[in-house]
Amino acid sequence: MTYQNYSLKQLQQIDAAHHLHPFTDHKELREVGSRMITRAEGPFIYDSEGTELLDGMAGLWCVNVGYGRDELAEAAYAQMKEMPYYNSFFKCSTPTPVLLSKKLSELAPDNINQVFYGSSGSESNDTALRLVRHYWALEGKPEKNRIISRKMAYHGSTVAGTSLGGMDGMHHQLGGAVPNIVHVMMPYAYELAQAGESDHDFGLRAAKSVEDAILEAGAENVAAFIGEPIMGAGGVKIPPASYWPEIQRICRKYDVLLMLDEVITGYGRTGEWFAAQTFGIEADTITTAKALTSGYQPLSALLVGDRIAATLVDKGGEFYHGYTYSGHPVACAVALKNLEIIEREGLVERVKTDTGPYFAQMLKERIAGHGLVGEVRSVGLMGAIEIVKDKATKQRFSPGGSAAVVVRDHAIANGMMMRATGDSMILSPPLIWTRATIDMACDRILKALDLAQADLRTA
Ligand code: PXG
Repeated sequence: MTYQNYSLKQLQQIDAAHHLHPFTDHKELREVGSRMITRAEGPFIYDSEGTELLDGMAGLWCVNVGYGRDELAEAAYAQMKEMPYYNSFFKCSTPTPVLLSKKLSELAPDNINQVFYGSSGSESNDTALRLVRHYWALEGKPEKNRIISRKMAYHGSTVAGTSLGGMDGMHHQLGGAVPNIVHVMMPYAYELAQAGESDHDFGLRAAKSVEDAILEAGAENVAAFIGEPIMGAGGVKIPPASYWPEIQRICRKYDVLLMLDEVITGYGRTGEWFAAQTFGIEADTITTAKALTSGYQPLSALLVGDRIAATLVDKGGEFYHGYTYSGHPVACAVALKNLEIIEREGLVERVKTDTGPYFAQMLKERIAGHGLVGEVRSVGLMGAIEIVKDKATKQRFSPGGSAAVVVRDHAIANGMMMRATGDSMILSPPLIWTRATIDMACDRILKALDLAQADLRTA
């Protein structure tokens, strides 16, 4: 490719002159220059200088089958040659979204049999929001349109995604959110449980905040509750086991729809195809994206439950919503092949019975005892390491998040690509990781923790 004619310095200069990055302080970035990732194979990524990094984030929570899959490139190539694009509007369809919809209906929980496509998680959450409000309007209850979400939730970066999400910084830059969305507490016991409160009781209390929000608005005014089964971008916040069953009970009691955002947890991450199955919950919509194609193509799929689908089809008339790229034939061809690979290699089962439990065990046995670590937590191949100044009192370094960045920088310098969110170090690796890869990751993370501890002691 022609970029090879450019030096790293030249690429960084052009990047700085013309490229605005997502979620980036541009002045800060342009002082140091971007790291150029130019190649990837299996569980590793490589930068322009040839540095090898073990990718602890699967790209950005998405490359579940790992890098360098010829089959996915070939599926895209074959579809592009045959027919690169046609729309799904105006009574037309193309074969790959048709077949993908059937496949997703088979994999999804039993009550879900219909799919609406977009190109990103944000787009599909926009679809989900419009669909649930449209549902209640079609049922003759247009006033039942409040959505309950949670603080620290991440549901994407469009206006609807930001409004649904509970990130204060994002809301401050929004200049007007989508109306009638409220945010209740997140279910994170380590930080929010009261002294002496068990995880079980905390989970029930966190769920009760949803019931309180329903009662405050009046159930006749509440359309839906939306949540990530495990909060991802908010720091891999895993709820106590009591939380989701109680949320389900509350939603049923007040006839409030349940929207799950599985953009991160979908397609094997938790050891089941969907975290809805891991937690035993039945949702009315499930937003998915990312690992649907293992990130090889941009594609999102909103899985729509029978209850909403029946009303939409029977009473809906035309739903004035959709995207040029809804059901993109190339993206759907890649998704089909990606799901085939996940099935053929038994990756979901492997996470459930082998690598997931081993990952949890290694985090506990090797990482949790470190002086900088307050707690470790994981479900399947999704985990976090909480950085604290004092293990006993859970006191944090100040300012918040500053210590995790030190750990992250040492991790990257030692061949381990991982992310820091606040005081949480996050891991969400490709599902192809083996026990040996997990051992390698733990070695590198421990080294980073030791180096960071030395820095932080002298700081
Ligand atoms: N829902 C969830 C749960 C997500 O994690 C989206 C929706 C939006 O998807 P798109 O495809 O529109 O980006 C996401 C995306 C991070 C990070 O820093 C996480 C995401 C995106 C960017 C950064 O962890 N998740």
